[in-house]
Amino acid sequence: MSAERTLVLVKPDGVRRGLVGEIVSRLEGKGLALVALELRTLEKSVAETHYGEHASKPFFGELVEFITSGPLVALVVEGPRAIEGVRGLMGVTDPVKAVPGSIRGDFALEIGENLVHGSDSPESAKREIDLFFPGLG
Ligand code: DAT
Ligand code: MG
Repeated sequence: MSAERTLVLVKPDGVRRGLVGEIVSRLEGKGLALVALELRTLEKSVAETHYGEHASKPFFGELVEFITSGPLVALVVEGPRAIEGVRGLMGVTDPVKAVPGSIRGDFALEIGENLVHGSDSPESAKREIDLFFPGLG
């Protein structure tokens, strides 16, 4: 299967807690190639666009506040079935339910501070990569 790209974010909690190296190491260990990597603090408008699908949810305001609360690390990684592969490394959204061995399962407890983002479909991956790194999606 041809290589696929996906957007990964080490969210501000991951940067604050010093887990960037650990998380990038897991991506590299899995065999994913780094295509782009940048430390960046998001503008509110970029955060709202990135999480646009959740605009009507009750947690949207908190989510945007959290994701703009400090620098995050945005990455594009590439590999066969990269989207599904990253989602597996991350674990499910609620870190208490995420299996041990996954990033969220090993390092997080709260749904609002779950350390990582990974695109959930080829369409989202293209949209999200082009938002962060225009032309790479
Ligand atoms: P994921 O990040 O696993 O793709 P999602 O797209 O459903 O999950 O939600 C995006 C983020 O929003 C998620 O990482 C954390 C936050 N979130 C989701 N559901 C939530 C909830 N019920 N309460 C608070 N925050 C929530
Ligand atoms: Mg999502």
